Amino acid sequence: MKYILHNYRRCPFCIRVRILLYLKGIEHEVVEEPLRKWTTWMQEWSTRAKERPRIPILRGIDAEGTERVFTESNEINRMLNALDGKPTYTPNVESIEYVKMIDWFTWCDTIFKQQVDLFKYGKNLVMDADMHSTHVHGLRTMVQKIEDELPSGYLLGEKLSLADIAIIPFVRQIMRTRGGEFDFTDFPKVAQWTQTITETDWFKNDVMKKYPLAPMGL
Ligand SMILES: N[C@@H](CCC(=O)N[C@@H](CS)C(=O)NCC(=O)O)C(=O)O
Repeated sequence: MKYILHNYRRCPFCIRVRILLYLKGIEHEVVEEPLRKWTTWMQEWSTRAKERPRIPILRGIDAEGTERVFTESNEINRMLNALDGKPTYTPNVESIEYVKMIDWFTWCDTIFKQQVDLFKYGKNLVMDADMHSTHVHGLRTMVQKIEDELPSGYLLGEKLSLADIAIIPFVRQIMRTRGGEFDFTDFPKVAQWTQTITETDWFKNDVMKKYPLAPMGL
């Protein structure tokens, strides 16, 4: 199977997928999308699928040339994780940890991400200076929740899972936003847990590798 990832380097959803592609050692090509202008492939896919173009998108093309298109970063990661080859980054489907993993996915994408956006951009993407301390407070409550859930190193226990891979890119975003003003002193486990991934050579050199922007006609 040949894999092509439609990507945007700084997008946390794309970072999720690139982490797993790296950890599973899955060869792939990267198409660095001109965000919101989109390559021709993205525009045509969006028309065909009647879906708004959003990255990441992973295309899997088999030996006969049949293409399958995967969307939604956590869904892409579950699919990639289920491919042959160890290690695995999901708990047993019938375990309570699996349910917890899905809960983390939902929490991250519906609650945590919104708060990160408020902290980063303000309400409705307009910087509202008078509300900023409220946004910081809200975000601190959420980072505290993560801190409390990290007694054994990772969110589901002692092993790295797709839950960690889903959330760490957003904590990285907090760390890099507004000159690093968010104070992690009270959240040492969250900081260390994030850096177990983001401070590695493989993350910096492989996951965060820079690709030239794809030509629009691709
Ligand atoms: N739930 C999606 C979210 C993907 C998403 O929102 N991607 C952003 C980039 S960070 C995007 O493509 N935005 C373009 C747009 O919304 O027009 C996932 O997990 O893959």
